[in-house]
Formats: sequence, C-alpha cells, structure tokens
Amino acid sequence: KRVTLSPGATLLRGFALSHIADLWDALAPVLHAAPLRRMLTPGGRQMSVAMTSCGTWGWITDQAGYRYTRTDPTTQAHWPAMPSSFFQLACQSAEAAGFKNFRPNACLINRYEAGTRMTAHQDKDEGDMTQPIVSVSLGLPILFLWGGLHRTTRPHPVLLEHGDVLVWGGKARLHYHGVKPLEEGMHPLTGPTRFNLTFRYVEQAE
Ligand code: MD5
Ligand code: FE
Repeated sequence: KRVTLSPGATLLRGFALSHIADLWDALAPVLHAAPLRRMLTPGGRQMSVAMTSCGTWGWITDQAGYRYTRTDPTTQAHWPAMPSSFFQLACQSAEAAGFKNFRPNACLINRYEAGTRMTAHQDKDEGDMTQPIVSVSLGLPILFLWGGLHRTTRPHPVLLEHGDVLVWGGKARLHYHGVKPLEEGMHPLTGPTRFNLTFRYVEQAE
C-alpha cells in the first residue's frame, strides 16, 4: 500500500518485508566493522540515537559540525561497503516512488532504544538536493513527525512500522522531520530496538 504524505514524499507500507532476512543478515557484519556510536552534536550534546554508516560516505557529527566523511573516525578505516541487498532495495524503492536513477552512495544506520528520539531537523548535508532519500524501518514501530519547509509548521504524526519504506525528494526534500521517543516493546527480529536505514546520494564531500 502506498501513501502520499505530501508532494514528493511517499510511504511504501511493507515494501521491505520480502527483503528483511537479507537486510538483517547483511547488517550484522556492517555493525561489526563500524560499531554503533552516540555522537556529539556541534553544540556538545550527546545524541540519543546510536549511529553508524556504510557505503562510500558516512555521516558524522562532532564539535566541528555535521559532515560526510570517507573514513570512520572511531576505526580510521573506510566505512564498510554498502551490502548489495541494501543497495537493491533502495534503488527499487526510489523507482517505485517515481525516482528513476537513484544510486545511493551512503547509508546512515540509526538504532533506537526505548526513549530514543530525534528532534526536528532538515537533511541538507548531501549537496545534491535533486536526489531523494530512502528510509527503511526495521523492528519496533515509531511515530514519525512530518513537518513542513519551516520549523514552525506543526508536524503531522505518521506511524512507521517494520518493513515500511519512506521515499522523499522533490518538493519534500527539505521538509523538517523527526521522531517521537521510541515506546518500550519487544520485536521478534530486533528485540527491544528499532533500526532505520537511510539511503542518500552524497556529492564529493571532502
Ligand atoms: C529515523 N531519520 O527514523 C529518522 C526518520 C535521519 C532521520 O531523520 O536523518 O536519519 S526516517 C524518515 C526520514 C528521514 C529523513 C527525511 C525524511 C524522513 N523526510 O523528510 O520525510 O531514523
Ligand atoms: Fe533526517
């Protein structure tokens, strides 16, 4: 089932369900090579979301700011390669939402535990705003807050569940968004957590 949140933002409910086993198998070695970590915002606050990346570029934040890098500051190695199961799902999702030639070169991996939230923000570190972002939800459900082009627009809540894929680009690309604190729960695959994979196309960043 397919829901348009606003022009350019499409929720593909359950689109990843047939890919879940492959995604989960591919995730474990990525997390081994590039462990999840809670980074510092430029303002010096520790994020409640634990993050890591795979692909050519990985997103980091520290007191010097937000940016994409080719290497993981915790291991000083290149970020692990993006598994082909990740890449294929991201391309197919974008195409199903009307974005034909999406070829992501970065995947940000977010892990939420009970109480973890993400405050309203825009994703604007990627360089090329004509490229969409594809987000895949695994595990516990969460209330996603879909805002507008300005922080002051009252967001509307959308439940994101296991296997849902959200594709947003075009007019929606710079909309503010966030998630409510994760409710406690237990999921058969992910246990007491939710994972979110976001696929991006990053222009030369360093
Ligand atoms: C998450 N992740 O659930 C959230 C929301 C992020 C991030 O916001 O930047 O990693 S996933 C859905 C999402 C992400 C980015 C933009 C939009 C939706 N959007 O503009 O609709 O971990
Ligand atoms: Fe975001």
